[in-house]
Amino acid sequence: MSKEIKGPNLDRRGFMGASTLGTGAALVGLGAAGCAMAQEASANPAEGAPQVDFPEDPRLFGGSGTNRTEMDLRDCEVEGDWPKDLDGAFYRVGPDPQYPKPEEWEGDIPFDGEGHVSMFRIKDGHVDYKTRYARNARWNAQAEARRSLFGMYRNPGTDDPSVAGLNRGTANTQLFTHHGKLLVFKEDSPPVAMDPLTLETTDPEYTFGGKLQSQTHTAHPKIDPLTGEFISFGYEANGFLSKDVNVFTADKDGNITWSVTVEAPYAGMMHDFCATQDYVVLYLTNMAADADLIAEGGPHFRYNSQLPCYLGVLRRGGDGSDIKWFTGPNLFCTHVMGGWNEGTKITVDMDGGEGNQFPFFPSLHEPWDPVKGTGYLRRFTVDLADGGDSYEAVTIFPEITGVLARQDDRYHTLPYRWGFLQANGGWAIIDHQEGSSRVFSIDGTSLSEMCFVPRTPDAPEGDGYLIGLGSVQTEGGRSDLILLDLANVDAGPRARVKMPYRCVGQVHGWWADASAITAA
Ligand code: V55
Ligand code: FE
Repeated sequence: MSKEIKGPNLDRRGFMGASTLGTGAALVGLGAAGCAMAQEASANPAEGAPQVDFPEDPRLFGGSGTNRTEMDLRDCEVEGDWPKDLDGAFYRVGPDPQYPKPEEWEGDIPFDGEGHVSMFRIKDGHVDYKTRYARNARWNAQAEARRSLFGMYRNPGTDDPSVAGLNRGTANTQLFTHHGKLLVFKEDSPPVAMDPLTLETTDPEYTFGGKLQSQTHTAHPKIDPLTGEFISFGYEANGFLSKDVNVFTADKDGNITWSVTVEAPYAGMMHDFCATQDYVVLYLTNMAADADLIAEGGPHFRYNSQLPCYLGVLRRGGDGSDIKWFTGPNLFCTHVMGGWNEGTKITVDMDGGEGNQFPFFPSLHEPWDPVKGTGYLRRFTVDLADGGDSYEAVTIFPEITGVLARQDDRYHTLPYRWGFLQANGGWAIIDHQEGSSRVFSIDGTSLSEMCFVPRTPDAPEGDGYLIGLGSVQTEGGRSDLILLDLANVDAGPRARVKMPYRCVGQVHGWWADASAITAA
């Protein structure tokens, strides 16, 4: 049925509802068989579902860039010199709205789209592409109902009554391989586990064998490169709007080995964190969970410039009672580049702005300010031996503005030299040792966040490649997968994959060596 059928006194949904009822009524006249069919029809969860029609206004939910097509492309078209010994997978995930929202929630924010996972499997210079949605409770319920059932971002009061109590997670933010699983994250819910090669959802709510002590799980867990441990946390851990933060580690096999719950000064967005060899460092931002906004049908968080941001430090392996919260220059930081501790002195590098970096969350006290939202790399330091309760934070590499900081992940928890930042459509390469920076960019192509790929699993820090997607502006946003050899940045991309279309979007990506994905 097309839009033209719409009658003058019926909106599209009303029309569909009426026609479905009509079909049911007609079946009643068919005797016993007809009755059974009629019952089936009325038990159909998709009954009355509107036809899919995304808003054209790009400011509305799902209004632009929606893809929704799960894809398989064996042997993508490659160019250049793909290293023959590169064997692994580049994974990405981002929100890809499964259904348009009902009119009431059309103003929902982009962070609320369902998680669509994509994978470039790279081996012997060949590249295969595959994408699948994370088929969790939310995706399945909506697929069955053929419509959106979840209202606003992290606001269960806006949901269809039929999904009350269901896990609202979208699995749309980051993904990670550990103990043979591809874990896909949204920070309001437990991970979704997928098969790392087929992208089949194997566990829609992965709780580490029932041992996860938190109702939520960050999108940015870390791996201790010395032990292979998984280090992680969840905020709003003991229920919606709770101040509880659960911090835990799991061993190489996914067994939880340490789990403590601490209390934050208030409930606010804690998007990323840092692990050092001896400490866990949390960062509470003044993107505050806001009960009033939630009651009004808003999107969970409201930026409150008058609340202090806190750096929270606790000892790894302790009972959590040593947690100490520090204040300092109020910076809205979202991603950690790297960090380490030397005795009691802790250093953490994060990108962030002086103000709100997410304009689609309302601000309580002032209009959104793009200048204050601009991201710089900030170095936070605190010495637990000082006995003070404040951190220092200074801007480093002020010549670089950017977001989505990364590093050579084999150096997380440790002093590190190389860092990377998505800098205005290019990739900033930062050398902390030399104090120098440069930006790699491709004319006419806008680069997404990148991942560092070690040249070989035991190559020295920073010896390897950057991998990430480029959107070719002159070709309607068609996607290129770009491989940059860090040993020869001046030569431009060492290799690329020319995708025949615009790939599904991303928030973050993850590189997994073959050894991490074939064990599954
Ligand atoms: C972020 C992204 C999210 C989210 C909270 O990049 C923070 C930050 C894609 O969803 O829910
Ligand atoms: Fe993130």
